[in-house]
Amino acid sequence: MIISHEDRLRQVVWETVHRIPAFDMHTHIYEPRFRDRLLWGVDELLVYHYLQAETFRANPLDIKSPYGRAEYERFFALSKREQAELAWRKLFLELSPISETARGLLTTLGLLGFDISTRDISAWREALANRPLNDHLSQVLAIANVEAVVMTNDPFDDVERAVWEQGGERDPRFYTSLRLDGLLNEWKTAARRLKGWGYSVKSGLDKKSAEEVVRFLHDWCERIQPLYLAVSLPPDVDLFDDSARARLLAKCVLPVCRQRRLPLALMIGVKRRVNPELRLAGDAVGRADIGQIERLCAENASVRFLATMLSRENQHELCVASRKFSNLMPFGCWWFLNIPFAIEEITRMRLELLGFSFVAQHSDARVLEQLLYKWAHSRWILGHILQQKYCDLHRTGWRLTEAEIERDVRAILADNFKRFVGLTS
Ligand code: FIX
Ligand code: ZN
Repeated sequence: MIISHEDRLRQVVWETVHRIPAFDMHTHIYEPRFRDRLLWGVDELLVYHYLQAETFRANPLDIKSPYGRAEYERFFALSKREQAELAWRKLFLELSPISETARGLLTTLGLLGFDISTRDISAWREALANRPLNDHLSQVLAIANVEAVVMTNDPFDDVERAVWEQGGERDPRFYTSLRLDGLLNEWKTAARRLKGWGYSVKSGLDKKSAEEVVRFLHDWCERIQPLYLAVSLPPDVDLFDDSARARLLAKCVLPVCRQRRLPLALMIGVKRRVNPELRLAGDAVGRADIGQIERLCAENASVRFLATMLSRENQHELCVASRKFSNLMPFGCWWFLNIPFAIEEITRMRLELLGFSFVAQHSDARVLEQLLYKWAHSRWILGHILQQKYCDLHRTGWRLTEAEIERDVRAILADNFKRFVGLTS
């Protein structure tokens, strides 16, 4: 039905952005059969590494001395409950929870039906802990309006590998990705482990070793049926030098992508462990060279590349590179960019340079309930941006139908990704 007035147009856009299910293409949550790998509940939400970085800025131990190894270890020696209580006191009670992650925790608990004005974190913890996990999982996916999530599956994670090796029924709402950081970024360790698993590899990566790495990749693709292969890379990465990483990429990973018609997801710009004492919260960001992605796309036209970059400064370059290569699909507002200010800027830039040919968002959720706030906050921002962009279009005299708006929104929330990985034609 044609939409003839801007007020109606805004209403249809807002409703469509909230009604269309998202396909969450990158998360760190797991099917329940992975047991402790699936994090959920109030304490997990409060000790999330995004919040922990902020907790440490608020002097959780109330000490005068600076935080050295001893102080970090004193904090991490506390129980999860004690760490969570400190985060709650420091980030929610002693100062207002204005940061995106702190506000996100409150959005999450509010969407689960709790009265946030009571600030009764103990009652919320108790209520969540008593929920049967599978019911809770279904409710979270339904409220977040997420049709499916893609896990980050790491063959070098002993706990996860054991679950895959014992087999078991898959949950159709959980898809897989094969994460290659352990292989590409820690080759010496990986070579030793592959040898232990029966792959005759040498760290020098001779021809036989490369063939064995290809066999390892095929074995894992057969085992977990990934939608894509993925790797995170530092900002100063050189994918074309004589490093083990570059040779593994050229001789092993890209050939497997071609043979299995699997995309490779590049997540570039993370500086791991700049403060190792912060553990998972210790990573930082650096501006990368977009030329690495441009050269990969140009030299591997038959391979599809998903790409997200961690530095704000790389976003415009990534949009322009995506205009040059149809085998390049930019996705999400990753990590330190998953904040309203950056989501707004990046999404506008992508719409204005790429139309609807990108993947708007992924949650990167590590704790199950985070799906709620990460998608609610992104939909709110996307809704406002699209209302304005469609009104701009309307003012040219172009007239839209509700079905066309649904088609466009579905593209950037789900269909572009599903088509790019071959889930739908
Ligand atoms: O490399 C990644 O998948 C990153 O998303 C994680 O390492 C990071 O800890 C994270 O969860 C960010 O949101
Ligand atoms: Zn991630």
